[in-house]
This record gives sequence, C-alpha cells and structure tokens, in this order.
Amino acid sequence: MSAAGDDTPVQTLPDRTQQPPAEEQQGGMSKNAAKKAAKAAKLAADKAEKTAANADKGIGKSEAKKGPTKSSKKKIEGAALIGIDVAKEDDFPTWYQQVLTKGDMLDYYDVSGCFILKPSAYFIWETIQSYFNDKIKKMGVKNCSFPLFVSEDMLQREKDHIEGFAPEVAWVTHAGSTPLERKIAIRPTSETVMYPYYAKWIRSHRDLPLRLNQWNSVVRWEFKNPQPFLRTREFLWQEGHTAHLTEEGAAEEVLQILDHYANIYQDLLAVPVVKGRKTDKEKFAGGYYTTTVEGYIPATGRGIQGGTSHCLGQNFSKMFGITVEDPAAKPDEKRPPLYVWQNSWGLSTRTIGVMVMIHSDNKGLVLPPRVAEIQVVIVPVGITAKTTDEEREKLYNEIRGLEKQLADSGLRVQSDLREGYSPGWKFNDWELRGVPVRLEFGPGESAGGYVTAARRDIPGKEGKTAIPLSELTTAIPTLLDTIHNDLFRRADEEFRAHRKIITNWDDFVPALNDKNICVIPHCLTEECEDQIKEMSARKAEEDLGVPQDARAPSMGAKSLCIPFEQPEGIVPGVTKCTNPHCGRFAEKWCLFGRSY
Ligand code: 87F
Repeated sequence: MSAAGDDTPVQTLPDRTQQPPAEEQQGGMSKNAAKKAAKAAKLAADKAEKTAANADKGIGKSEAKKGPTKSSKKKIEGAALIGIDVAKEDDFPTWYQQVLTKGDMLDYYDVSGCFILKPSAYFIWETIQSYFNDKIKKMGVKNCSFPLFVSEDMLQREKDHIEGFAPEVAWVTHAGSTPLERKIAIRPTSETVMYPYYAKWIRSHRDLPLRLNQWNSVVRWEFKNPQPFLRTREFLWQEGHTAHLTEEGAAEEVLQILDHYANIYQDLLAVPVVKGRKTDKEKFAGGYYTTTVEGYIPATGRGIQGGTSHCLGQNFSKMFGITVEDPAAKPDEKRPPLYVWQNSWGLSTRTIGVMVMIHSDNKGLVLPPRVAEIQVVIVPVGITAKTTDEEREKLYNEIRGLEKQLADSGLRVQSDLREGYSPGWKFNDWELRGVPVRLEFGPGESAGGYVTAARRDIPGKEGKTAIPLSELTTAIPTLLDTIHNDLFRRADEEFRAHRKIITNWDDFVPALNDKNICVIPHCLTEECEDQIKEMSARKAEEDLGVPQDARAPSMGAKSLCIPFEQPEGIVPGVTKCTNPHCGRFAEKWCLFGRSY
C-alpha cells in the first residue's frame, strides 16, 4: 500500500519467511493445517487492509478518501502474506515459528534442534542477565567459567542419576579423522565439571559458602520434536552451584533464587508463574528437593517448567568428597569431617519462548516493554505527494528532536525515517517485531503540539492516545509501565481462570481437555502419579477403559508442582487422593497438567 502515491516502489517486507527444515515443522504441516493457513492468510490480508487503511487516515484527507486503488490493494495482500499467515488459535506451532522468524528474533539452523538467537532475542537474554547478575551478586554469588567438556570418568561419578539422562549426552570421539583415546562428553549441566574443583578448593568452613554461577550453553541431544527456546539441543542458561555449611543456609538460598526467578517472569517478562516444590517423582533425581516456577501456555492449555532451584543436600558432596572440618570441634578434638550442603539452580532462554507464546498475537510479536530492545518507534505520517522537501525535512527534524528527548530520558527509541515505505507498511513491520509503542507524528500532530501513541498490545483505535509534547517524557514511561502491568494482568487472569480446583476424578480429564491445569488433593506418591498420567492419556480408553474426549491430546498429565500457596480444605487422614484407584489419603494440593 502506498501512502506516498502510486509511484512508490513496490514494497516487500524483508524476507524473514524461511521455513524450518521439514523435520522441524512441529508435526509437519498437514493438509488440514495448510487449509487453515490459507483461511488465516485471507483473514490476515483483510485485517492488514484495514490496518493500512486506518494508518492512512492520518495521511491527508484527499488520500484517505480515495481509499486503496486497485494496484495498491494488490500490494496490501502481498504484504499480508509476508506477515503472520496462520492464526494462533488455528495452528499454534506454525504461528509460533512464524512469529519468531518474521518478528526477527530467531532463525533456524542446519543442525536440527539448534537455533540462532538474533539481536532482539539476545537483548532479552541480556536484560535477564543483567537483572539476575545484580540480584545474585548482592547475595555474594560470583560468575565464573568452566570448560565445555567433561571426561567420561567425572561424568560417571554421578552414574546413579545420570543413567536416565545418558541418551542425551553428546560425545566428542574424533579430532579430525583421528579417534580420541578417550571420548569426551559435552556438558549437559556442570555438576560433574565443577564439583571435583569444589572438593579441591573447599578446605575449611571459612571457605563457605562458596557460590559460583556460570552463564553458558549446555548440550542435551534430545530426540523429541525440537521447539525454538523450549526444547533445543543447545541452549543458553545460567547455572548456579553453591556449597554451604548447614542445611538452613542452603535452604534459605534455594528460596531466594526461586524468588528471583519468579520476579524475572513477573517483572521483566510480564508472565505469571506459580511457585512450588516438585514431587519426588519430578524432582532432580540427584538432589534432595527441587523447587520450581511453573508457567501456563493458554493456547495449548499446557503447563511449563520455568526454572528450578534445587537443594542437592549432601548427595554430591558425598560423591565428590567435598568436606570441611567441623567448626564446632574443640582444638585437639577429632571429629569426622562434615559433608557440605549444596544447591544448584538454573534458568534458561526457555523464558523467552514462554513470553512469546503468552503475549504475541496474530500480528506478530508483542514484547513486554522492559525487555524490548526498541520500546518506542516514531513513524512520520501524513506525507503526501504535495509535501515539499522543506516541509518533510522540517517534520523529520522535529522527529529527530523527539527521538533525542526520549533517548535522553532513558528510553530505547528509534525513529523510522526510511524512504520508500508507506506509514502502513512501517506500522505492520514494527507490529511484527513487537515494539510496545508506536508514535505517529505528522503535520497535524506538529501543528497541534502532540504525538499520537499507539499501543502494540491493544490493536486499533482503542489503543491510541494523543500525548501533548510537553508531557512526552513523563507520559511515555508511564504508558510503558501501564502496558507491562496490563500484559501481566491479562496473562495472570487467564492463568487463574485455567487453574481449576478439582476434587472429583470425573472432572479431571474434561478439565484438562478444556485447556486447564488442575489443582487436586494428592497423596504425592510416584505410583499414583504414574497412574494419573496413564489414565489421562488418550490411550487410556483402549487400555484402561477410562472414557476419553475425542479432543483429548495423547499426552497424559504430570504433576507440575506442589504450590507453596495451598488452598484450604485438605484434612489429614480424611481427605482422599483424587485418583479413585489410589485409595491413599491426600497429603497436599498438587498442580497437575499436560506440560512441555
Ligand atoms: C541431561 C543429561 C545429563 C538434566 C540432563 O536443573 C545430565 C542431566 O543432570 C542432568 N538433564 N539434568 C539435571 C540438571 C540439574 C541442575 N543442574 C544445574 C539444574 C539447574 C542447574
């Protein structure tokens, strides 16, 4: 669509439309999905036409009245096809992939399961890094870097619990064509890399607590369907590993870290999470207990683990011989050495995937303002064929002034003075990239001493306000905070509405099929969890005679966590576990759901 007249060059959005390799298309694109895509493409084209038409309203009455000409209409449809062409509600996996690639966050790579994080995604990670670094440094944690490789010997030290993980460990076996004498593992996590050195470095209780963190990448060669950010063979994370003299010292830290994780989700990404403890079945097998933040993806109705903070107890210190002399021993008194108490905690770039899945829409990314690389974009509007070079230069200079004013007040702002693109095209482009606020500035605004602000999270007129230029540097930060709070509130309301308290088994599977996750009275035994998983999977109908809804996904429900915030109502020794085949008493309310 050309606002500047029909002589504007044909505009195509940058080609960020590359499809993932066939094997990475979640489930591949079925015929049905293709049909849906075509339908959605038509919808999107219609929508884009409206958007572009709206955008043009500020351009000059004569232009707006004319409406799109035949040739400009063609261009709108072309542009829309380059935008998101499937609806979130119709084909979520394809939508997700498109939002990320067309929003310029991520690209696919020619090694399956590996992805490129482009600058706008990496900016989010850097923001998380800087927030979390600040918090952990105040706790006395120091950053460091350990090698990428683990010897087979060290990895095997952990063999009891590594067994389950073994299929995912990637090995280096050759240098060029020469076989290595001993194969070397690539770290899937760094316990076995770091703890031999903890044993060496920790000599006395005065060396405690030892608190180290790494920002690194790890490799887990998963065979399940890869999903950008959520399940990738290499991913970025931080892993913290600490050693304490006492259980209490370790326990306190576990919860402090969990709070930081919850705050990263809530305060940076505008994503609500539930804090809780993992059941014995779901905890880290090598540890003592695991705490977790659990999120929820409304589009699929699935829970997602957002980050874990483990108390490892003394398991690893016993395996690796990490001991100190008992500080309570009197001078010549011989006491047995004390095994240190350890924690480990990790948060990964999965955070970014969760954020995208929750907030983004059929126009593309919706970035929460605190992590958006560009928070505000200023787009000139109302330039017509009649506008003189001087008039345009005057408008551009005013825009440069606004940009500087906002940048000086600490905002991340960019003006879009690209020639040859219409305002409507630019609007679509910035919407695709998720920029939280667009400021429109044209001759009308200039004369009236205001800017028109459009919120990315509220489409159309409803999200537009006029802001007097005199209030710009106070109003925009306020607007960004409002956007953050609204994004969080909407996601939180949705999460709460889909967290059902269920006490009757008959309501459990139907609730899951309605995209809920369920809080149920539970006995907390592993055996019962296994049963629940089986009974809530689609195959349960054939195998167990448990009737299933035709919409039931094949996946069964797992326990997500035992929420710290427990509803009322469980009477010890009276309340029964919700699984009718269990027969035990309930211990706690436990959150169950289909999950990632
Ligand atoms: C995959 C292969 C080998 C998870 C694995 O959660 C080993 C493992 O130990 C493995 N996948 N884990 C558990 C990781 C535990 C823990 N490590 C530090 C964390 C957070 C940070």
